[in-house]
Amino acid sequence: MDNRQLSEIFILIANLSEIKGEIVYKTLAYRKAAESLLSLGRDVNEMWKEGKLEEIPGVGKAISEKIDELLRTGKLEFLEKLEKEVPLSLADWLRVPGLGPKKVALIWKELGITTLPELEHAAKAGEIRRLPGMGEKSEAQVLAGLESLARRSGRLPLGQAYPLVQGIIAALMKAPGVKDASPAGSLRRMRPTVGDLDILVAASDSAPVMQAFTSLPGVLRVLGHGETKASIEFNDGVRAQLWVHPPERFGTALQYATGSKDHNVRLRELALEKHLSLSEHALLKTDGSGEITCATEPEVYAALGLPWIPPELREDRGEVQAAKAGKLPHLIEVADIHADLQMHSTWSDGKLSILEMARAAQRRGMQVIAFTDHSVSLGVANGLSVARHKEQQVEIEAARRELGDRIHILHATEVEIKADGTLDYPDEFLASLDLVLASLHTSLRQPRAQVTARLINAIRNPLVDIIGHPTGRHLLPEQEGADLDMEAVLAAAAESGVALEINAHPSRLDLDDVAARRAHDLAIPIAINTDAHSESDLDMLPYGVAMARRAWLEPKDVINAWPVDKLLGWLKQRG
Ligand code: DGT
Ligand code: CA
Ligand code: ZN
Repeated sequence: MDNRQLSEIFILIANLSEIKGEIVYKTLAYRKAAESLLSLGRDVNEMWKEGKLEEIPGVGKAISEKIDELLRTGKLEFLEKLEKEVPLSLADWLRVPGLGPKKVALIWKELGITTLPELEHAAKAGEIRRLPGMGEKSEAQVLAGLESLARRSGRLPLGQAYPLVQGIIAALMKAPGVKDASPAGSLRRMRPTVGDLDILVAASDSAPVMQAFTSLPGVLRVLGHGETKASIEFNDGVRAQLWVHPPERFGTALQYATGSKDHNVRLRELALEKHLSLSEHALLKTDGSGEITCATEPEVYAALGLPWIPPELREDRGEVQAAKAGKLPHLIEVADIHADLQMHSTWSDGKLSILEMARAAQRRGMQVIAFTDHSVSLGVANGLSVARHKEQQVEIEAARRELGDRIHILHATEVEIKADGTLDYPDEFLASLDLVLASLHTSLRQPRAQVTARLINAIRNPLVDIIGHPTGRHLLPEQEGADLDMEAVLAAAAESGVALEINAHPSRLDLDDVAARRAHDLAIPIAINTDAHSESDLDMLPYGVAMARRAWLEPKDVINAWPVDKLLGWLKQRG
């Protein structure tokens, strides 16, 4: 049993206990333990063997005994008893937005139903409005919540989807007659999560590639199969859609299948102004005088009098107007980045030493890197005391001597913004570091006003240079970020001059594209960092750059793309 499985068990206990009627503060302890197990930089099994379970924040005697029982026997008597009192499937009901434990208990006890489909049926049959304390409004709320749950779940993080699509494309390219293949849909636009995998193939004969597609390993069932389209579902529930078009029409097809739908609507409007009707097959002249076929995408945009618009911008957020006016941004590219200002070493929870990590970053073209090992209160991630920082400084200086001036190694920290909003080190110490990155990891569920004030407190500290992964969200495993008043956060950042991070790790992608674009509008400097804990994490940079591109950012907006002297000067001037 690993950290994540244990964490899920404690969340389940908390949920079932709340439905049972346990007071909330009693169940908070389980939630707190679940949260620290997830953010624990170490394997809980090791700490268990060392007899150090109670060193995990939020884990006292009672919870450590439960962990012990689970790791020893794989079972938990307490949970088995609880499941007899409260049906397990009720825990799912709590995922319905707007449905709390009290209402869940009421509906369950009054109507005797326990599953989500039964809940939906009861709401549609008008049975919920008749319950004491409920009404038409509550019933409508349950239905709306169920709908939003259905919409939300089932999206796949980009970091999982992207390699899957690369694998599928490699397989399809081997099918007879395939000339070209490309990702399409939201994946090509690099949305942080995707609903399904869209793939476009250029081939004159669609049959062999359709055959290859529907017989990919792991296919559970074929959902649809037509002349030019097929869709499948894999064993794990992931869905993929294939579009096949002849090579001479690949441009219009790729443009269509990439979307977004709203972007395509704009283009079709523009086409009509030019007496053209744009479809996935061609641009048809509306006077009936023929069609324009496009083998490539730039030809499609050119036919509409536009420069090619990068897929990351195609969300109908003003890109068509900007293209028309010749005002598309010169989007940042991976090659523009030569600094990585958040990474971890063995001094906290990273896998490589300072020197190994620096060499790995150097091999990837980095000229400036910052070691931002965790601060002391994140004990579970082996956070550094001031005394251990002094020792780390010695190792950093040795690495600097070893690697010479081809790479600047900054002695930095990822300092905890504690639950009360204070930072985890005294200012005198922070002032001695080359760079200070401050982040939220714990108590993310504080009320909006409190968690916002807490972040703003860090933003206003002139010694803080960068705010790391500002909302604290996780896409993998899914965990919502803090309930921040983002406008207030951005206003404070604009005033203080601090940089906000786009964390490139595909489990975070935080800030997201929408917040990052708003930050850009307010002239807030943006940092794109990998937050690498291992060598392979350094390769996640393109995901962060993709978010920046979705936010319309140019190299001048991103401190990691600034000339080295400018970046070092900026850090120095901030203190
Ligand atoms: P997703 O899968 O929810 O992450 O989002 P998309 O953008 O991949 O959407 P999806 O998979 O439903 O459709 C793939 C592409 O097909 C979409 O980006 C544009 C095109 N498309 C789908 N439905 C329509 C439609 O009704 N009208 C137009 N113009 N295009 C559509
Ligand atoms: Ca899609
Ligand atoms: Zn962090």
